[in-house]
Amino acid sequence: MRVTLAAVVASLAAAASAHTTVYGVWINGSFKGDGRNNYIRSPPNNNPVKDINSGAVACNVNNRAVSTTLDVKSGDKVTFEWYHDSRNDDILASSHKGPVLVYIAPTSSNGAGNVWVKIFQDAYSGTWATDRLISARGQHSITIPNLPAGNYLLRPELVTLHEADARYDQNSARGVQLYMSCIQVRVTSNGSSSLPSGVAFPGTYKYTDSGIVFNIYDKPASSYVAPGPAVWSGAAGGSIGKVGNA
Ligand SMILES: [Cu+2]
Repeated sequence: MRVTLAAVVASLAAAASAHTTVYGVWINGSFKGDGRNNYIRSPPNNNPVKDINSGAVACNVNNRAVSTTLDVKSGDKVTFEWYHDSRNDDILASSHKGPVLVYIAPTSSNGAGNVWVKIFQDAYSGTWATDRLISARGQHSITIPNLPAGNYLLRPELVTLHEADARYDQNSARGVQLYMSCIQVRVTSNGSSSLPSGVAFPGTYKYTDSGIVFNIYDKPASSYVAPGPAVWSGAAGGSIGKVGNA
């Protein structure tokens, strides 16, 4: 097939805007309503964070308290639902390959300092986590660990690698694309596994990290290792899968 320059330019333009963000949360299979700027510290649009040294890596570009906090208990299943331009659409361009991660931190930190603890990670297991997220209508879940009562920020994140063969600090037109949102929850049960100290955003992800600079067109996906720390031993699991109809 002969590919015209116009077609290439059009496909690049489409890829550039084919981003994603979180629409809302389900708790134990019950949808909690449109969470944007309500219980999600939503960014103004679905653009990725590309500068891994920017403060926006913690809770995206609009990190401020929002009016609602969702009550959860240890053992509850919390499901995050992503979308592209409108709810239950194509979720994310299929070019956007990479891991699905979830971190948690005390809300009192506002996301600053060595506070982020990884509680879920799924990168590649025969297929990319993001491909399975698209099939699951943008839905993936974690179980709330046995944490002390209090307020926490949940931070689901997609690390997409379609331009991650380059470093953003060397070529700002390319580089890894990070998509994250911080969601306000209040743990009402009083568990005994206190959250350990965590890692810092920014700071944890580096351009020397093969989870951040990785050529998916060249290297076997099975060799990819997601960035950031190991999943906390006190985490209670999670999965990528649809829990309900949007
Ligand atoms: Cu995109």
